Amino acid sequence: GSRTAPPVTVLGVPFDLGADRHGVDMGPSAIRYGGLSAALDAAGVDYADAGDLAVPTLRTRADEATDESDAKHLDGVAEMTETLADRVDRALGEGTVPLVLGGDHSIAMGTMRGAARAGPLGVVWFDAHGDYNTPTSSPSGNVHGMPLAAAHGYGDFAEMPWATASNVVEENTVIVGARSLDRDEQAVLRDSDMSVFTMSDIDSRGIGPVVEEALDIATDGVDGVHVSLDLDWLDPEDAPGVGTPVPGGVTYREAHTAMERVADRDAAESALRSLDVVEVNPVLDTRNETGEKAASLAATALGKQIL
Ligand code: EXY
Ligand code: MN
Ligand code: MN
Ligand code: MN
Repeated sequence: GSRTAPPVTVLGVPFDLGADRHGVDMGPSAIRYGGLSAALDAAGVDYADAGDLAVPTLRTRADEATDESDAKHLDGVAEMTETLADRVDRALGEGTVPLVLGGDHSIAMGTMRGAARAGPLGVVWFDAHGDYNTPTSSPSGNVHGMPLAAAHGYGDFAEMPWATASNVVEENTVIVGARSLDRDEQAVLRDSDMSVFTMSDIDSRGIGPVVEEALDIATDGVDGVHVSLDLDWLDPEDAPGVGTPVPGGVTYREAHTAMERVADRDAAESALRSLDVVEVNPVLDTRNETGEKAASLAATALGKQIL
């Protein structure tokens, strides 16, 4: 079959203050250079590239610690979140689906905050990590390990209204492929109403059924879902260009299947409100392999059925 999908607005967010590794700010360039426009064309996606947002980066900041929090660069994260949320809000208001290119995963705070303004929002989080730390629980202080907790206003984030995404609830939040959870994250996720599918679930049930169930949960009672694709979800053999690689991840083929299921669900229910593709770091990559895969996976998630 065929369908008429809304056009896509591509937004680059060259932001690295949420991670400790220089280079992830070049993620948007790596994904574009990795063939994003050709992949979107081939997938039949109507899109406009709005360029990169102006955000603070490690290179443009003079000193390391400019705020008093246990979380690094929280003031810079706040500035990025505000800028991106407004831009995502505008893209949605224009009837487009924002495709947000990171940047480290803290940018999802801005995408979700903006996307949730349009109404209740489900979230599917494809990641090796839970990203559910708080400034108090974080072992690293890096905000890219916190965006999901921030969106929910969990823990310290209850006092940071700028960081939260209203309309994002635990019941519609699903993490897929987690294999590196800190002790506090494990406890919080176990006691919450969020759903977590581990690599073990994927190994025993297969990627297709797991993603179908994840989408069922995320879309239950809401009319839009945010999909957040962290390239470290993939095995480092397939996606070496990431700052926090964890062995034992999904194959490129499995990731592709997952994005096809996202596209199929969108074709059936117009489920996809926003998508971000994050953590691509070309400095750590092998001949931009990870940037190319990120481009292809994004196009697959947004693509039309061609047969
Ligand atoms: N859980 C660790 C931390 O909070 O420092 C590692 C987080 C890595 C986050 C990545 C990108 O998804
Ligand atoms: Mn720093
Ligand atoms: Mn992440
Ligand atoms: Mn991750």
